[in-house]
Amino acid sequence: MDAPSLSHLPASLDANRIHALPAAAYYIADFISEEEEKAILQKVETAPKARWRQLTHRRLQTWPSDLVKDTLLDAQPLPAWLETPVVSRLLSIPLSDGDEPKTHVFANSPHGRPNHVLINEYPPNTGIMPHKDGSAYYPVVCTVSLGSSLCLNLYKSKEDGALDPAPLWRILQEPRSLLITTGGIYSDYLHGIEPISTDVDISERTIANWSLLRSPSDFQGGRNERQIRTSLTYRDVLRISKLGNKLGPLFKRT
Ligand SMILES: O=C(O)CCC(=O)C(=O)O
Repeated sequence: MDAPSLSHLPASLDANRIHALPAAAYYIADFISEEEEKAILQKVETAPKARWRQLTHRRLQTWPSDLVKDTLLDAQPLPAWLETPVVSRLLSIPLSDGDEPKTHVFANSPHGRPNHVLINEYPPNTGIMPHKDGSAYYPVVCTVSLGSSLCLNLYKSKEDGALDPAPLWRILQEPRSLLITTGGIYSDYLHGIEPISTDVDISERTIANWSLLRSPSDFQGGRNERQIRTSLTYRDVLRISKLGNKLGPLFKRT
């Protein structure tokens, strides 16, 4: 399970920067191949039932385990199918062409790589409320999308703290793509997904990453009919505690 999509990787993240957004976000349309997408989806779907947490409209898995008070209690490694190809490939892309020595997007994070993955499944008409990810993580979020396209919206709070309901930017995430958000986007803006079955008004004018899309022609009518979209969200949890080993199975998931 490797090589075919490697030729689609940019020489550096800078080459795939989303310039319409504040510093810094990156989008790589063909980050994984169709075979890799299928293999990961198969692992997600066949995970033990206890792995799934069912919310009202959405279900999710947390690997290697849930956080307790913003802490990863048991520093288990990620399973092999979440490491390869995604993490190894992600760490192989330098930030800039001229970097010497070469750095990657997690080079300055406490553990130098992501140690935590949330898997969210969104059937059509399902979304996630605008929110910030908070202080548990290093401010880099890497999202691999599987199965279907949808729009992620970025919002700003108004002066009085209330959410301004009109998104400032929309990012279209295609299946097999990688979206990386960092820095100010992580800390200053909220992100969310509207609970709709069709993303509308999609065009060069409204989509921040339009020039980086694999198939802009798929959205010529300005519409994206959603199918089930699954996302893998990779982050570095700042605090790791060995305590989890002593607490035993209470906080562990199989
Ligand atoms: O599924 C996504 O793209 C977004 C997930 C998200 O907002 C989160 O995990 O905080």
